[in-house]
Amino acid sequence: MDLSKTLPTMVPCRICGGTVYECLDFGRQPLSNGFLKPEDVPHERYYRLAVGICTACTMVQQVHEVPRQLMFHDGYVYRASGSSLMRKHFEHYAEHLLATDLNGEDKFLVEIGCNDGVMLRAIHEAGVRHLGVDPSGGAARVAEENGIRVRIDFFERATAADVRAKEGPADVIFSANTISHIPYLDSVFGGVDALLAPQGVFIFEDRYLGDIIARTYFDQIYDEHFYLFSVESVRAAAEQYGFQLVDAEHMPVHGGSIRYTVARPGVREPSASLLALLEQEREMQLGRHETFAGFAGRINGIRDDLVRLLKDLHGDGKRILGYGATSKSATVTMFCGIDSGLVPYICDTTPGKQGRLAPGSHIPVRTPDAFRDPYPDYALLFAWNHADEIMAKERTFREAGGRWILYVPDVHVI
Ligand code: JHZ
Ligand code: SAH
Ligand code: ZN
Repeated sequence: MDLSKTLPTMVPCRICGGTVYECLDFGRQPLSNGFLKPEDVPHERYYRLAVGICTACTMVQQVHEVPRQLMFHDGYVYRASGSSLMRKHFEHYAEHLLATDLNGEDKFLVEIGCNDGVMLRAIHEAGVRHLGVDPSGGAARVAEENGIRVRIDFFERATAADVRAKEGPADVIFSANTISHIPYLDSVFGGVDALLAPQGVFIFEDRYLGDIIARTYFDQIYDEHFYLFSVESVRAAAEQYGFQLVDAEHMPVHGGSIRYTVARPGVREPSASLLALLEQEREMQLGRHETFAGFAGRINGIRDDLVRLLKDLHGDGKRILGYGATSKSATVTMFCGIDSGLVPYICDTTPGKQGRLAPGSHIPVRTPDAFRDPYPDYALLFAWNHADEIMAKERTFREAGGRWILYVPDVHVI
């Protein structure tokens, strides 16, 4: 399979109706959070994972849409609170909001995609009125058990209008790692329009295309990430839907993310950081189709290097385990053809993944205890965005002579 195409597929842009030219094709992929029981394997669903770029508004987007109810449902396994780094990240930001936009009488915050309440917990504990909206019932019920208010639903125009009618306007609508997952952004912004107070702000953070390309984080491309946002494409989308992008802040989480602040036109002045990021993107030529040709070449190089390394180690009789059954790992294992012959199992702390088979590769997922039983010679770190936390936790693996294999920004062993 070759990632660069000479005759790209064209589809209309989900945001502006312009022409989206396909630029990366990862071929057949499973649902990235579709962890399987052995009896489910014959019924596993696959789709073609391909992304393109709009020549008019520069939004990078998937060429095919996976129906939302197949991805986000009662049995959705991802739990946002599984990382202490992310718990601290959201706690810190909740404190910031409580001191700024949520400081005052009867403030109201709505979170789109609250999952298990990793961010709303601090808001709830501060006694501030809030509502999480998330269709994944299993995760949302964890939040509810902690006293957080949740509506188990997809956020869209109708949901937002109903929340507005029942609870009044929101001062802040917040979202993390969710807006990029929603193809129907017209309906999301329509909902924000219905629900947001006149002076309110819509704040969302998501993985940054600039970092994905600069550091070849190709595994951030999978079914759930329908859009790969850049500051320019978010600026254009906000404008298209009658809003204004007023701030963009670059952050290190998940390999590089941006927190966007959107308001009604004229409510806030555009920040210096926003203008600087827009300028930087122009220099990087992020919006150009040609930029993706170089990206595709580097992805193919990583695949070749990783497969060679794993096969050589395996040939030398070394034992290799996976660490972190991430969504990202579905793209890596499928694209590189890594199966349980090379990596007999993956260790992961998420209860809903343990005892199941990873989607596509069908590599079994086991508990972190199985990592020490006995230690492997090498560990392939799929959860590279949690490297510091995991390597600190597994210090004795390294001390016992074990080595970590990383594949981004290039294949290396540490
Ligand atoms: P992690 C998911 O992506 C899906 P994933 C989604 N599309 C998204 O955008 C982000 O989350 C927010 C495990 N782990 O965070 C837990 C350990 O085993 O990289 C997780 O299964 N030990 C919504 O799945 C996985 O690794 C540990 O010490 O790529 C990490 O998943 C730690 C810290 C994690 O997200
Ligand atoms: N905010 C957390 C969780 C991200 S996981 C974090 O940053 O770690 C993404 C969440 O978005 C999932 O729980 C999923 O159920 C939810 N989601 C997907 N589509 C949604 C929609 N249309 N409205 C609200 N939530 C949605
Ligand atoms: Zn467009």
